Amino acid sequence: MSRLRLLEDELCAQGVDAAEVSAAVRALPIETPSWGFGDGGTRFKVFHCPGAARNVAEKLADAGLVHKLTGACPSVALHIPWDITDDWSALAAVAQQHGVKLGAINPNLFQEDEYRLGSICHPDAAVRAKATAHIIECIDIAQAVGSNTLSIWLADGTNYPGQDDIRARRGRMLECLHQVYGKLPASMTMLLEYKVFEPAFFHTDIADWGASFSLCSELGPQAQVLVDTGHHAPGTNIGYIVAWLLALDRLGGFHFNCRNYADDDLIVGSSQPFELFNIFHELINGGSAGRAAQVAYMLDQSHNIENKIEATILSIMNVQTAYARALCVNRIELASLQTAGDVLGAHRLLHDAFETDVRPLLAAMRENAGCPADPLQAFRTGGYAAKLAKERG
Ligand code: PSV
Ligand code: MN
Repeated sequence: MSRLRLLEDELCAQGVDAAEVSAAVRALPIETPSWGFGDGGTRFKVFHCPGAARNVAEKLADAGLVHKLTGACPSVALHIPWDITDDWSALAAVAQQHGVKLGAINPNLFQEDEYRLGSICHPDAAVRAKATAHIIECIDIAQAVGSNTLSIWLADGTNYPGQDDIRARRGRMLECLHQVYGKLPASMTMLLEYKVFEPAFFHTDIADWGASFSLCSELGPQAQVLVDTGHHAPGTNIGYIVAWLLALDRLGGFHFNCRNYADDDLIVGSSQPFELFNIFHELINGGSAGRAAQVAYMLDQSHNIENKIEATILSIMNVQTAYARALCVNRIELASLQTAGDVLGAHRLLHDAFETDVRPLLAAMRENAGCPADPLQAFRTGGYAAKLAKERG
């Protein structure tokens, strides 16, 4: 009997429908970040990757290739001004040529000299006005390229106690965010990302999900919290945060990466696969599957020593694996074990799902979607890396 058939039978015996698992994974779109395809890395050294994209058009070509091989990445996030162009409809057309759409628009509020003390929290009203105008410009860009997502991350914070008034900074930030919120078209979501530290190291102005949640609640329903897996203190239970934000109807987006860098440089699911599984368990648990499906799932990774396209493909495969395994949980059975107070019975049921080898199921799912069973292998054997290195130098 084939490995796939054995797995289907095993899942059936556990009360799980393999076809439903495949269909749900196939329907999960995961956005890729434009900044993941160009050279980028740590502050110690940026290693050049032969064939890495040199401009936004090449980034879109690479994103298109990832989508072609995985069937899972129909959109690409842009960072402004890293991806600036003077013709947004032409850029949207380039994306379309490569089989992808333009996704979340990310304003850059951290690279200009004026932002030394922050952007929309800055003590100087003129700097806050500049930052606010840039975010509003990003709303216009989103509309010009047909995207419904504005994704905001602030590098704002202080390095030393007493450097600035934390409460006053919150007030300034809220005032600017109200101006931005007022410009959102009805169809657009504003995602508000938090980060516990870096580049500010005493406090960051949106340090955790509670801070982001409070701002979103004051702004209105179009403001939603974005969870970036790398932005937490070690040991933080991200599944718990997901459960709460879904219960509060405020989980708008996810940035996937591995937290070992405490930011965005490593492959999601590479070191904490159980954490990723548990995040998906809570996403599925959080009411209807439909609600979890409204969350914008994105990679936020910028690799330094590995091939960027390979790293992106492997990340997508890791996300799909975690989601498929979480879908293997028999939730009715789990609920009855939980109600009966069977501590280890419930725990084992969850862990058994985590240990399910879903690879044959995912391979068949990809083939049915017209993609290679193993997209990473297909990239390696397809000679793509050598071709890009030759073309791009
Ligand atoms: C900041 O660390 C972040 O996670 C934000 O999402 C940025 O937009 C992205 O990384 C790229 O700097
Ligand atoms: Mn992020």
